[in-house]
Amino acid sequence: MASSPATNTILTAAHWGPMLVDTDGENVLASRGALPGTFENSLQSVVREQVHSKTRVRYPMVRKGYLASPDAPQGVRGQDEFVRVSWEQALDLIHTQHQRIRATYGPASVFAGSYGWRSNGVLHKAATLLQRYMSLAGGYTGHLGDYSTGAAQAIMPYVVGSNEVYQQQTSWPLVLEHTDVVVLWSANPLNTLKIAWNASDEQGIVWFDRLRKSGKRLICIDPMRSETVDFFGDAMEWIAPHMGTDVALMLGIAHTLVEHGWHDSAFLQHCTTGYDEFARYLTGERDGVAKTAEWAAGICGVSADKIRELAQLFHENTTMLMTGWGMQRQQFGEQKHWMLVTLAAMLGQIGTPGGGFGLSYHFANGGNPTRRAAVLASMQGSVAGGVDAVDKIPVARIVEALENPGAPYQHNGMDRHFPDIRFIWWAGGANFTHHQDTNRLIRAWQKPELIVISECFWTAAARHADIVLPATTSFERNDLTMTGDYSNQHLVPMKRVVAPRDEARDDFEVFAELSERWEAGGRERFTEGKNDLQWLETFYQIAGQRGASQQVTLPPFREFWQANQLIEMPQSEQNARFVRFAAFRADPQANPLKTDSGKIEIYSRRIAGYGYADCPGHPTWLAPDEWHGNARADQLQLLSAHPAHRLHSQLNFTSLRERYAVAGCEPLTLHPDDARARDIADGDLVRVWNSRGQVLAGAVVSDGIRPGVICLHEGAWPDLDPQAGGICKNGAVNVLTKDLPSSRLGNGCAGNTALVRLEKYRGPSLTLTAFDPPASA
Ligand SMILES: Nc1nc2c(c(=O)[nH]1)N[C@H]1C(S)=C(S)[C@@H](COP(=O)(O)OP(=O)(O)OC[C@H]3O[C@@H](n4cnc5c(=O)[nH]c(N)nc54)[C@H](O)[C@@H]3O)O[C@H]1N2
Ligand SMILES: Nc1nc2c(c(=O)[nH]1)N[C@H]1C(S)=C(S)[C@@H](COP(=O)(O)OP(=O)(O)OC[C@H]3O[C@@H](n4cnc5c(=O)[nH]c(N)nc54)[C@H](O)[C@@H]3O)O[C@H]1N2
Ligand SMILES: [Mo]
Repeated sequence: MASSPATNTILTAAHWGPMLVDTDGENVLASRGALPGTFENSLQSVVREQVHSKTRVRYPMVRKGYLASPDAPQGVRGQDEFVRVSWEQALDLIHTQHQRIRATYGPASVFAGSYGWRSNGVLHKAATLLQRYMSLAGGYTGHLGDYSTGAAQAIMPYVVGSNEVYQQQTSWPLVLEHTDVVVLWSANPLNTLKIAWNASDEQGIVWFDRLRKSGKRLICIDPMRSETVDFFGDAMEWIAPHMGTDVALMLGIAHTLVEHGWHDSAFLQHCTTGYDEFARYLTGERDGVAKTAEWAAGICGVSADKIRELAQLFHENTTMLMTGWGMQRQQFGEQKHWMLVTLAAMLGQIGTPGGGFGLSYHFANGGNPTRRAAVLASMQGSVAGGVDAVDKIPVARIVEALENPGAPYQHNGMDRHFPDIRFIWWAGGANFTHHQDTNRLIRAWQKPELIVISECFWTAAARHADIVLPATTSFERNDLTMTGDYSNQHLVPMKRVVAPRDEARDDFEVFAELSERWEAGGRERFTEGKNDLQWLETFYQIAGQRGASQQVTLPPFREFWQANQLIEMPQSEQNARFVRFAAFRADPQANPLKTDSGKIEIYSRRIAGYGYADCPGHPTWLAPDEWHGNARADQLQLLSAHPAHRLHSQLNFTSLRERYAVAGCEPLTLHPDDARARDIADGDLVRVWNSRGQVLAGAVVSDGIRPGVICLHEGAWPDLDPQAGGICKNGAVNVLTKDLPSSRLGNGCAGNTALVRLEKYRGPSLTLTAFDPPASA
């Protein structure tokens, strides 16, 4: 009898941090976090299910009507059967069609913008590898911006000369030392700090825990009582404005400052420009409407007394406005962070230890001090002598581009035209969950001639493709990662835990193969003659060189790779005292910001010059198309916050779903008043709908949400049932959201601007099929 194989424990890492994964050599047995002293992170517990899921794509598959006549495909994407083919057949087919389409319509007709969170790792970067291949083939259409901060990252460079959303924050030790009042404005760090773009260093919640015990005044401004408010308990005050009204709330606070002469005239004078222009709007001198606390209360639903109290509190104390991004993922999202910086400037604390604003304390553990570090290099998205993107579209305007090839549009001061996209390849993103207005997407998605999806799982995007290629998960290949997008706290090996399942291949291998088909010697050009371990050694050696300048020495690669241990980088006393904008504040002449004036721009001549009605020259309250102010009596405002037990759509198919699913669906939080008015009880199956679509969800009746607002977290897999009026049986929020730009400046997504109706579901019972692969797969 064979003895049971020995268990091996491999150190690896995901977006959700370093993990220890047990394997018997063939199967994943269990997984858990690898860093001591951190908070439990549910996402780390399901590696086994990720690798062995029945939802994995097992073989290359082609849509039947496509395979029958690839030059003039038959059938409908998303409705057709899939046919299993060999890798050879699949790659030949892609290669032939790619050649035809590129030769006929040019490089801009190939969309390789492929946005998404893929898996972490410096080598196996799905979209980057796709772009590398497309650069070898002669260029492609790429994308601008992202779904996360489309509005904020566009406006901030005009205002403070940097994007702020992806930059290191004033350090946590200084916040704990100097800050009196911490405001979490549209931020839910307890959820959002579970992950990072690299691997999480997992220190963010540890810092927030210290804050919890600090006795400081803590406030959360959010229409929903988030997990973070519960984490802080009685130590935190929860203030719930109507959705989308924060600019009015901030204006009311700003006006109160002016009423009392509490605004910091010296700071405004030295460090900002355009305040006077803005002040004429604030006081009503220009439009006859003074933006008083009472005016603001009428819009945002927070009482005038509370608004005045906040003004006094912020003025009298060192206040850090820790600001998240949910409120800028809206129509006119640019105004939110512009007005926030304006408010912070009026308070005059920007650049002090512990005062001002920070746009990334809730993301990737911003504020956890940067280490002295040997930072890994990573794979680049173009080959030597290749052609990069020949055009780029704002990432969230993809459906408009498909609908209107050649049509003019405006973006960030530029007049442009949409390309004529004929071939889409998505690798490492789940655009059927991430994009707004799913039904509109499905219609536009029928237009291209070829859609290829590289995926580990049968996502809705894969089901709506012509060709689906099975990708390895990060646990089936070798890679490396840093932790902490800002801290660089650890360098972690990501050794293959188990062999690839079924016919899954690394994206790297797939694009290397296609490169060879594209031109003789293409493989060599794509891989630069290196296999995976050789690339990792290169990235590691560059880290060693970078580390040397910081007195950090790495062991030889072989030794490191053998050891199965992470390397923790040394602390830097200097970085632990980092204050954002300190040099600028100390001497704005000598250390100007990268704005037109070198100062903080409260009024921007350049933005005013664009003449965009949806993004005027200074922060302005603009009423959205769909909000509580124009809602009918039975309409509710829809919030699509980020989920606790997923990264977007990732892991929706795992047993973590049992922790949150209600009535077999995505949970929907609603206020008892709104439930009573509709005869809905906690646990009921409900139907949510508007003119764009309908979904089923499970009711969670709670006073932890503002009346008139309901929350369905983003990321549930669409599971549209054509036999039942197209209703989504899983509760995918983007079936309901509006696909409109934040403004012509950022063209960000506006997933948090939508009205819906709600009722108890009384239709026939429907079976969830989101996680079942197509019958033939
Ligand atoms: N309504 C609404 N919509 C939103 C948001 C919102 O707040 N509200 N948030 C938006 C935001 S901020 C974002 S960032 C987007 C997120 O949107 P995405 O980043 O697209 O979401 P993910 O679910 O992370 O998708 C990653 C996909 O990559 C696949 N994958 C993982 N590893 C690999 C790999 O190695 N190779 C390949 N080929 N595939 C791989 C995974 O299986 C998964 O399907 O959603 C946006 N959509
Ligand atoms: N566990 C987990 N962590 C994640 C992610 C995930 O999917 N799961 N996604 C990651 C990604 S890609 C990103 S971009 C970040 C997203 O980080 P954020 O964009 O900050 O996250 P959200 O949950 O969309 O929004 C934060 C809070 O804003 C609130 N909010 C929404 N609209 C308004 C409003 O009009 N006014 C006010 N005051 N508050 C409002 C929401 O209720 C929510 O509690 O998170 C990252 N972290
Ligand atoms: Mo994001």
